[in-house]
Order: sequence, then structure tokens, then C-alpha cells
Amino acid sequence: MASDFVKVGKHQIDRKEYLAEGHTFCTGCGEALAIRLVCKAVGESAIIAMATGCDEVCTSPLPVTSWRVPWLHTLFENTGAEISGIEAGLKAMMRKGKVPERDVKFVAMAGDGGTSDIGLQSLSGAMERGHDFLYVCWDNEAYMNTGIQRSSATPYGASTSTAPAGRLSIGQNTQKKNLVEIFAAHGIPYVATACPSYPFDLMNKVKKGVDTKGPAYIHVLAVCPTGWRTVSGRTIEIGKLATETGIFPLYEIENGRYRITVEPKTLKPVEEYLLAQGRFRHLSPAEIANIQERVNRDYALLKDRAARSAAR
Ligand SMILES: Cc1ncc(C[n+]2csc(CCOP(=O)(O)OP(=O)(O)O)c2C)c(N)n1
Ligand SMILES: [Mg+2]
Repeated sequence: MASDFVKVGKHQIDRKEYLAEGHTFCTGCGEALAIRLVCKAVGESAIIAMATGCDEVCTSPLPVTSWRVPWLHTLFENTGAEISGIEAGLKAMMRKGKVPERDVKFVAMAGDGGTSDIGLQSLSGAMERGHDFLYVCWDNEAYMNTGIQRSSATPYGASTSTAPAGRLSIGQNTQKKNLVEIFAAHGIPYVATACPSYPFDLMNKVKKGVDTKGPAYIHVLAVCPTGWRTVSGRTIEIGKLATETGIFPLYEIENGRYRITVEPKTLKPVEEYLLAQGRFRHLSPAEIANIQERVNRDYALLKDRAARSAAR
């Protein structure tokens, strides 16, 4: 494929679609938009390994596929191992002259369940060994394609099918696992958060991630109208609210240095984000105040880390 770019402001955007139309994502799916943008930023030299999840189920129903780049379906447990093998194997074959030398972007993708629960071990191993790949997690904050079951990335207070809110329960009663900090603690060169509501920020980070030598990790917040019980036409707006309230700050950690990439002047109250979603609508004002307090604390910590990094 010959390259074909369009200039949008200072950004060069690939006109090609690597995720073909005809997929079966729900209307207003934030993940579908994120995949499309990530693939545009990676470009035609991608090889993608993808765990089971909405991403895989909606793009590869036999006998058709939406993928216009080489793509492999992996098990949950071995996405990290599989991308490691593809990278090491192909590079060895190039070294030995068995296949022509070419630039390949090794990319792995999985949902929050596939990343924070089932595939955590093999991904940790791949990062520790220092393979050259980008891993992107689509965080829709539950096991969505199997029926909205809670994962360890489901936020406190969300109602899911296996952690339903009711008279005796707030819904999910544990705190969201912080994958970004877990992977940053591996000491890998590039870690970032992103959201398709900020498409240029997302694509810039993806480009940095694939150009980084060694492992890179991007954690993408994917608004899920079906599981979050949101209006499908408000996906972009709700993704923005996640950042504007400080619930999902957009930042990157490059060689240990923190930088907030989209910084609201003042944070909006978390209530605006929470009450736009059916999964949080049962929360009392006291519970919302608790969540607000936690967000304030976490955001202050992030700002402090960014300020210290800038001073280094
Ligand atoms: C080892 C294993 N356990 C469970 C399943 C069933 N399963 C398929 S998709 C899925 C949910 C995946 O959730 P997530 O990774 O968050 O992706 P999403 O569907 O939310 O995009 C589950 C539990 C499976 N395929 N393999
Ligand atoms: Mg999920």
C-alpha cells in the first residue's frame, strides 16, 4: 500500500483505514473509534496480536475479518508471550536472511479483563524481558462482550452483572487496579494514558509508543454505552468528562518522567461524569463525595510527580 496522508493542523493523518467497515461493534463504541485511530497512527507496517474481547469478537466473526494488516487472535493468558515470540522470531529470520529486512511495528491489544486480570503475568514477563512492542489496553472497565461482568479495572461504585448495586451493595466495592503505575514500575521506557475523545493526543502517544525501542504501554479509556448505560451519541463528551473531572487524567511517563498532556484549568465535579452513566446512578451524595475526595488526592499526586519531573 502506498502512503496517503492528510494534513490536519500540524498533524499528518493516514487516510487509510486498517480496520475495515462492516465490524459489529455497538453504536457509539469508544473502543471501535480508539482501534481505528491507533491503527492509523501505527500504519501499514503493523503486526497485531489481540486477545479475546469485544475488539476480537467484533472484528473477526468467521468467515470474515475487518483487518487490513496482519492480525492474530491470541488467548487471554498469552498475549504478551505471543507478541514476544512474533518479535523475536521475525527479527531472527531477518537476521539470518530468511525473510527480507523491513520495518515492522509489533503491537498487542487486549481489553481490561485480558490485561488487568487474565493476561497480566505474560505481559509482565514480556516487559521485563524488554521486547520491542507496543501494548494497548482498551479499558471499558468490565468484561463487556460476555455480559458486563466486573474486572479488577471496574471502578468503585459501578454496578455490573456480577457486582450489581442494590439495597445491600454499592456495586463494585473494590478500587480500580492502577495498571499504568504497575507497568511504569517495570521501568519500561514509555507508558501513557489516552482516550479517543482526544484523538490527536492519542495518536501522538501511539506514534511515540511504536517508535520507542523496547516495551511501551498505552492505557485507553473506552466509553461503553452498553455496559455503562450511557447515551451512544454522548461517547466523545463522556470521554472528555473523564479527563475534565480528573477521573482519567491524560499523561505520559517517558523514561520515568511524568507529563500531563491535557491539563484542565480547573477540574469539574466528578458528579458530572458519574451521573451521566446508568451504572453509577444509584450512588448517594455521600458516596459521590468519597469518590471526589479520592480523585482529588490522586490528581494532586499526579501533579506533584509531573512538577518534580519538570524540575529534574
Ligand atoms: C481463559 C478464558 N477465560 C474466559 C473466557 C471468556 N471470555 C471471552 S471474552 C471475555 C471478556 C473479556 O473482557 P475484556 O478483556 O475486558 O474485553 P471486553 O470484552 O470488555 O472488550 C471473557 C471472560 C475466555 N475466552 N478465556
Ligand atoms: Mg473490558
